[in-house]
Parts: sequence; C-alpha cells; structure tokens
Amino acid sequence: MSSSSHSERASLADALSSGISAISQAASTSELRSVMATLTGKKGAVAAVKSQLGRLDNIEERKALGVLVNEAVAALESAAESKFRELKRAEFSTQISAEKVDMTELALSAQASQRRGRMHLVTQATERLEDVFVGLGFQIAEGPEVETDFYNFEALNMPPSHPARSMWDTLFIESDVEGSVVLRTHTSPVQIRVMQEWPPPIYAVMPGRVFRKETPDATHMPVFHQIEGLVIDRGITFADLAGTIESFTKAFFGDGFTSRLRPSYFPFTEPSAEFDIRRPDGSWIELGGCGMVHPHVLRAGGLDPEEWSGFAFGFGIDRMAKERHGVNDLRDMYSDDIRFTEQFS
Ligand code: FA5
Repeated sequence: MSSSSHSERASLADALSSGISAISQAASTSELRSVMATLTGKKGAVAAVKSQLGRLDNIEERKALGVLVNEAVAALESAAESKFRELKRAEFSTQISAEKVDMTELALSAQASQRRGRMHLVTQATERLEDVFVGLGFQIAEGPEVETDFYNFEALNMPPSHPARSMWDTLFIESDVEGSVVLRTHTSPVQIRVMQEWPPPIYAVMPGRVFRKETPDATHMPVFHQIEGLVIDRGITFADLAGTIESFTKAFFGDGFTSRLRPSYFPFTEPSAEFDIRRPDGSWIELGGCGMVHPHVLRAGGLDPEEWSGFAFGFGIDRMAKERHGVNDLRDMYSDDIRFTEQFS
C-alpha cells in the first residue's frame, strides 16, 4: 500500500466517523437533510476522497479505495436513514400533541358561548294538539300551502263568484289562468285531498300554515296556523261534533275549561257553528269554525252523501297558543326574541 493510498484511507475514515457523529447529532429532519447534503455533496469530505482516487497510480489500490468510498457512502446513508426515521417519529408525536383538542374544554366553551334554542309556541301547541287528537283516535295529514282555486274554494262549495269567497282576503299566485292558484286561506282544502285519498271511515286532523291579506294586530296575523279536523263515517251526527269538541277542550286546556257552539255560516258545512271556549273565570273566546260536512263537499271528495256523513272543524293554532300561555298580543310570538320563548318551555 502506498503512502498516498494510506492517507486517503485515513481521511475517508475521518470523513466517515465525523459524518456519523454529525448525523447522530442532527436535531431535526431538516438539519439532517443539510448535514447529508454537506457530507455527500460535491464539496463534501467523501467527494474530496473520491477526487483523490484518480491520482492513485496503482489500479488495484484505486479499486480497493473505490470500494471503501462506496461503503462509506452506504454507511452514511444508512445511518442517516435510521436517524431520519427516529427524528420523524419524534416530530410527529410533537405535532400530534400540539394539535390535540381537549373536548372537555371545547364543550365548556360552547356552553358558555351558545344559548340553547327553544321551540316556538306555535310548534309546541301544534305538537300538543296532535298528541291530543291522536289520543282521541285521529290520524294526521298535511296538504300543500300553495293551492288551486278548486281545492281552496270550488270543492268547498264556493263556485267562482260565490259571495262567501270574500270571507277570506286571498293572496293570489301568478299563474297561466289568472286567479287559479292561491296561497291557501285555510286548511279546509286538505279535507278534500284526504277524502280523495283515504277510504272512509276517516278520522283526521290536518295542521298547517295559512295566508290572508291582513294587517297584523293583537289577534290577527297575515300568516298564521290552523288545525283542520275531519270525521267521515256512517251515521255521524251533530252530537258527535259537540262531544268531540268538548273532549278536545278539556284535554288541551284542562278540566276548568268548557266549550259551546254558536250558529254560524260556512259554505262547506251545513249546519255550521262557531266554536268558543269558556275560561275558568267565565269569559269566552272564539277559537274556530265547525259544522256537518256539506253534501256537495262529500261529492267533491268522491263520497256518496247517502252513505257517508261527517263533521269538520278548523281552529286557529296561534290564538290557541296565545290563550294557553296568556300572551296578550299575537305579534309578540313572532318577535323572534329568545327571551320571549324561554318563558314558555
Ligand atoms: C275558517 O278558516 C274555516 N275554514 C274554519 C272551518 C273549518 C269551518 C271546517 C267549518 C269547518 P275562519 O276564517 O273563521 O274559518 O278561521 C278559523 C280560525 O282561524 C278563527 O276562529 C281564528 O281562530 C283563526 N284566525 C282567523 N284569522 C286569523 C288571523 N288573521 N290571525 C290568526 N288567527 C286567525
């Protein structure tokens, strides 16, 4: 072995040991990358040894040193690889703990910053009404809010130009045939839809939103809610209607309340009545209309009036909620102020 080969081997051994120690001291993956770039780069210690290779005259020595250089590079790379894995694992767990979310803290801060919502009085009343009627053996049905003139008026025994149509201040929807599509003014059109779809006997209630061209005041809203009731069976009489309304009054308002029916007029019922309830203090309030289903309406629903008879009713849910909770003004229920709703849940 020549002296020059000896010194190359020595500097290669130095380069290897100082490289291994630099690798083991790297504190992060990025530091390791720059250590490796220096060690194995063009100006690095390994490259310096490599550049000496050409100067060796003895071809055998050159080969042998070449093998040593390759081994040194492989040793550096494998040391770097295992160090890289070690550093990566450490960095990953640091990152995980930095990003860890404390769910208890999150829940507490959500509780502090968010207030719980409350169900609207009308929703509460509707759900309670449904419960009461389901308890009395009724099923629940729904119909569309945008209705045709046929269902809202005509099928309810109000042909075009019938004066009773003016009982409801109607909001019309633009349509091909002027006046043929309306925002339903009451839930009574659902009576027809149910009769057309369900085979009798029918015991159904139909809650929903209705629309009228009205100026809001303490007892009127342009958008409000009704619940329609329909009973169709054989041999149904006015006494069944009165009995049902009385049972409902007690179940919904309480035992201290009672009901009465006053003669009235609706084109779709005959006879017709207004339904009032008496508060425990003796005062009366009007809640809705009712009556025996008119034969024309039974026919429009596809039923034979000789075989089937029935009664129907329609109450204002907003007014019932107002009454049940002692609210003075319907408009307060639509103020969207949580402090108002919170008082009633
Ligand atoms: C009707 O709408 C009939 N369809 C009721 C009916 C059904 C009669 C079945 C016979 C058989 P009326 O227009 O009176 O009737 O309204 C019924 C109830 O809705 C009223 O008694 C009242 O409680 C409520 N109501 C009416 N207008 C308003 C309004 N603008 N704001 C809030 N509630 C209202």
